[in-house]
Amino acid sequence: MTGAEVRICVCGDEATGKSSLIMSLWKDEAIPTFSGTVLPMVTMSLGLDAPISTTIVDTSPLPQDRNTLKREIRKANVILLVYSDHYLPVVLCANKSDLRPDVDVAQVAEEEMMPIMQEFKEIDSCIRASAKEHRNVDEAFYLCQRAVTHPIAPLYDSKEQNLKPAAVEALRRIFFLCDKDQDGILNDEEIAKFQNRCFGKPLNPSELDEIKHTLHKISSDCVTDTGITEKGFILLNRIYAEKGRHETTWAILRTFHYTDSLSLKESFLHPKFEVPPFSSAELSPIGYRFFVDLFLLFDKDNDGGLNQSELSSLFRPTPCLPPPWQQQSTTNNFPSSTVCTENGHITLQGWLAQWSMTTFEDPKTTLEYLAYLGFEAPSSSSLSSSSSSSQSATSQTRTTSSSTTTCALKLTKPRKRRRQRRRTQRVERSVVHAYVLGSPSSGKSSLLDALLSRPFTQTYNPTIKPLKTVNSVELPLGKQIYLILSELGELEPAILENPQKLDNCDVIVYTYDSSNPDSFEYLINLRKNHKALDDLPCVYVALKADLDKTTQRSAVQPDQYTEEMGMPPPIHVSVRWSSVAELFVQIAEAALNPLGNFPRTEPEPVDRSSLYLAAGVTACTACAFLYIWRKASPATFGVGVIGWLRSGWVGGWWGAS
Ligand SMILES: Nc1nc2c(ncn2[C@@H]2O[C@H](COP(=O)(O)OP(=O)(O)OP(=O)(O)O)[C@@H](O)[C@H]2O)c(=O)[nH]1
Ligand SMILES: [Mg+2]
Repeated sequence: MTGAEVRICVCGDEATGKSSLIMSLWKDEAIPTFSGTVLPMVTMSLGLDAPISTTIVDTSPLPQDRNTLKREIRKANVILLVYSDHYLPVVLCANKSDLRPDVDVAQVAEEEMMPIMQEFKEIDSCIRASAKEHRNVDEAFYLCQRAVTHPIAPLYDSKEQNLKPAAVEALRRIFFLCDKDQDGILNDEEIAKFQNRCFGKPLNPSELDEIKHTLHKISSDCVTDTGITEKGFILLNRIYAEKGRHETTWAILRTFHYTDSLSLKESFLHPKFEVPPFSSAELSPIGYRFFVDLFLLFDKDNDGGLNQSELSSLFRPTPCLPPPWQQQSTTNNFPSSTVCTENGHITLQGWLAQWSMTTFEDPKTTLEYLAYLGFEAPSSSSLSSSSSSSQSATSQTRTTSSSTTTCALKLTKPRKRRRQRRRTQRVERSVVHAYVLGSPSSGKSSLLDALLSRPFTQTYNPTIKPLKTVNSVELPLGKQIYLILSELGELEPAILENPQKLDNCDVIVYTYDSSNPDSFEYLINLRKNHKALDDLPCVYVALKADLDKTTQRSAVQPDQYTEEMGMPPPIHVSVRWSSVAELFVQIAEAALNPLGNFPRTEPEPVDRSSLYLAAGVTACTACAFLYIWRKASPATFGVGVIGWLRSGWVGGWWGAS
């Protein structure tokens, strides 16, 4: 057809870019976005050697334009059929196979179909069918359905003839989670469990032997005497994909909560779990058991601590360490936040304490990591018996799915609002949080270290970034609870002004350095400046009791100050004494039994009948006390008298004599 005119009809679905192509040709430039309607017909000279007059006709695929389209197609010499090049699976069906009855099907597959599939990634599968003989008809339509429900493209690269990297990564993670004894091999028992979990039925021994045999034939390091290696597991899935049996791989991936784009399902990583106001989240017995088992499994050298390589292997199925644990995070200085061995390796006690803290502060992170780490909810029958004692989150669990991680957590009963707490009898929690407040260098960080039984150090490093430590504390009746101590550093003023942050705190520990005369004043000012502190139970602690006690230069001495508030006097301790452990029990008890640990701010009604008697007794006691004190500590007497004179109460007594 020389010298003639060529008429091109540009057809295609809506928004496939027909008009943009014509526009780009016409203007000879790139058309980033074009959202016009149908272009008018254009005629131009096209061609490299001998330009030919060419007419280009744009069309519309809309039903109302169907007649115009038909007319244009009839007039055209050629159709440019346009589609957008995003992935749409294609099933290639060779119909009328009855016309070549003697053909070798395997040969057709090998010589005709496979090369096409390798060349065009859109081709999901090929099939020979015959409508006349009703052969492979159902199968052809089943393949179409499967191309949507179990697409090959995310799993297998037909050009490379290999599994895609994301699929390999997901399968490696699944292998790791199924390798329950962490020996790098899936033994027969592990395979049986895996098979049951993914396909709901056992694998018979001869099938398993056949699989092993097939793998072994391909490569000797796919199978060992005890089972299948990771390489074997991946290879098996590659074979499935090559043979068009990739539903098997999808069944595995979906059992382990992967989406079609091979990420973990959002609902699995972040299940619905709300902590109501004034409640807190804790690990349930099932949750603790999971973390105990995990620790024991990964403490390969059995030295009671997880070293760096054991930790990284434990966290392999996760993207990284939980974000709040990371060094740059201001919330949590892992692993120095909890109990470690001399070498700085986290112990089992520390591991459980750390997770208790994370769950308390950020239950969503715990849920996310339970999912990553392969937590499996026990069947619903065992679940109801083990969690019936606690106010558990399992009620949420049962209504959704038994595979959710929320049964590893429980919610505590809401405790009273802050202002009502002073009437609270008992708080039912096994994780409590204390803020440690006090003047610079009063010994707060050393106290946080003492909670972890760390050896005392003289070095002073002022705290700027907030610090936290957590450990278990045994209460007198044998109950174990986790105590979180927080030193607020430079964030102290902001946190004390934030009602929400104060609600997260169960008890305030007011500390001062009993050897430093300027230390107590800080606490008096703190309470004056942050009135909301008085809504929280508290404990007063005089630190550094191993050093000489000195009179405080504050207007009121600590004992008197606490007495006026109707509170127990400060507890004198030194982190250099082993008895400091008792302080942690007292802090925990104050959090759990707040009654009697609130500062009395409003005046109590006065009973005048006993007032005179009381005043007389006080004067005598003070007199006797001064005498004893003078005899016992002559070296500090001078400072003492000045301190006493400054206080109104002693001044009154002095004048009266
Ligand atoms: N003798 C003695 N010294 C202590 C004791 N506790 C802490 N110290 C020392 O007191 C100094 C300050 O201790 P830190 O624990 O850092 O004080 P801090 O309250 O955390 O200080 P900031 O973070 O700056 O507010 C350090 O040199 C400690 O070694 C104790 O019980 N006895
Ligand atoms: Mg400090």
